[in-house]
Amino acid sequence: MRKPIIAGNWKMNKTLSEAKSFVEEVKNVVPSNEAVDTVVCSPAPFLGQLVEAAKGTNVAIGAQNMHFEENGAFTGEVSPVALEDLGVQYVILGHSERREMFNETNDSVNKKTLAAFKHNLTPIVCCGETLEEREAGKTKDLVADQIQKAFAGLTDEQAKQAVIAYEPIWAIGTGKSSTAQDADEVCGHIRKIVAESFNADVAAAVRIQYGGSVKPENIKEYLAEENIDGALVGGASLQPASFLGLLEAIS
Ligand code: G2H
Repeated sequence: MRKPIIAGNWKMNKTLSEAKSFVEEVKNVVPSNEAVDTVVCSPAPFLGQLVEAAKGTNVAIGAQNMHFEENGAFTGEVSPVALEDLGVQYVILGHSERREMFNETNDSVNKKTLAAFKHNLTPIVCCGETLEEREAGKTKDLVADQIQKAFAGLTDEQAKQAVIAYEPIWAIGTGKSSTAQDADEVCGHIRKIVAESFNADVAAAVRIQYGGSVKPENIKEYLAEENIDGALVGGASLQPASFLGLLEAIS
């Protein structure tokens, strides 16, 4: 009943020509939009050209971050207005790398989530715990807090449309992945929190991705779980063959 969503997060990788040839290679062979939402989140400088390259296909283009203000004296930042104007459809918000290295907070993620909806962008809101927090038994409380704060002020309809990405920080780019059962337990808890914050309909509709060392060889295990509706994928989204391998798990 919830459509799977597979999103590649290229992080700070690729040149424009590499990005364009990737999209050219995958755009006509990805599965239909009826089966899965396919998203490529590229570095900001390539977004406009990738939107053009992917036009009319089943590939949607996403950004990896944005500012919450519409314009102003924010040197180096990208506005939601500019992303909307380019035809970008998704934006990753609150990725742990931004929380850790670029002072992203629950408050800024909330402002960005609200701004995304104002500008017709679907936010992929990230949450997740460090190894230390996991070992201290804080995982569920921490992700609940991150999602409650990120979703504050959303309407029921917006909360249904939003995408959540649960990414245990210790599993990112490390080759260590959370077991599918452990990931599902946390995603189930996030769904419960969404039900408490909104209602059961919203919780049944909201899509929750797992992220952290997902690859073609393990994606099926995650997608088989009740509360996992897709994946946010870094390393394994960089090469067309591997990206298509992730999507093959759907069909
Ligand atoms: C987690 C993920 C993508 P990777 O950051 O968001 O990256 O799949 O390389 O662990």
